[in-house]
Amino acid sequence: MIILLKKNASQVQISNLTERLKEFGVDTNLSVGSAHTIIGLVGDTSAVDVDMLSALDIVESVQRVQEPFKKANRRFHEEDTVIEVGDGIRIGGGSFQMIAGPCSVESEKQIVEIAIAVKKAGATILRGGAFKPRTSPYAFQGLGAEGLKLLQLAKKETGMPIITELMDASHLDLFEEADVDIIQIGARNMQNFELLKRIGKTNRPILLKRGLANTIQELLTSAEYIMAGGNEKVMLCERGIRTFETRTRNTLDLSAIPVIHRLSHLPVIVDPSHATGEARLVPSMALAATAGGADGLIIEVHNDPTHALCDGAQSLTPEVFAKTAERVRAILPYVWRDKD
Ligand SMILES: [Mn+2]
Repeated sequence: MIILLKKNASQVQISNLTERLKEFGVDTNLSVGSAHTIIGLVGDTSAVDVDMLSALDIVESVQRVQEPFKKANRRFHEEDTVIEVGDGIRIGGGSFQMIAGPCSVESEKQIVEIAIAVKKAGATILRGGAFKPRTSPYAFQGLGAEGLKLLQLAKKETGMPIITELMDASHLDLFEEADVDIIQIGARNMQNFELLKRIGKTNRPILLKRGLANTIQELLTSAEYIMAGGNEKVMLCERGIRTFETRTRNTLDLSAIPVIHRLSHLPVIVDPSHATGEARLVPSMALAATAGGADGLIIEVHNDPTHALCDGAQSLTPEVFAKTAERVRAILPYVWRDKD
């Protein structure tokens, strides 16, 4: 971090500031020039408050040269993080996993049938919403605790680990009871910092979805919240961001994959279903994300999309999912997954 001081800064003010900066645990380097005086900060500057420094009388400007996250940063952790779930299913570090299932768990028959179908097609992890964050309070809100039980049942039937969304920390006991393998934090809760801190205290893997109006850096600092609490099993999910385009539900930011891989060691999962909002667009975007170096995909699949209680328009039938999965597997050996 570089702090440019105003011309009239006195010796006393400069040494006071230097002392204060040392409290953040960083080393300082003062360079006095004829035109400018600069303080360079060396070390981990994640805890340094840029806004506070910028507001000081003697400070002209502050420039970060290092990202404000540490545990999620590849600079401090060169190797890819690999997260293991279920019976040796590895996420990250060159492995590729397909997560599939319905938007919402609707009934025992529905979730078990879909689980069997997606497993047959090559999916290794089952998704299904029990507690649903819906834009309208009148839309189907999910089966809640009952949905978790049905997911558990589908897991027992198929052996697939399960992932489902946590919206409220008070549901964590239910998630423990249902032995949820991966806790999903949805786009709308990406910056629910109290929730992030709470799941930082669990030891279950987390899939953190990017908020619809959040930058990559904000996604990574949200991951940092979870990791700072002690839970380093975090995977990041690109699920489309809101742009001026209205033809698709969101705009899938494919370039986020290599950018995150460069900045962070955490696995990147892409959700082409919520990104596009339209089943016809999902297979091509699934392939594009695979080609772009994603560590896995999360795809909505329903055995009767027209009658789905949630997100039917973007859900693939098991048949189309099977074809998509086959093509994904076909291109995987050729994917260039350079982390630079
Ligand atoms: Mn959905």
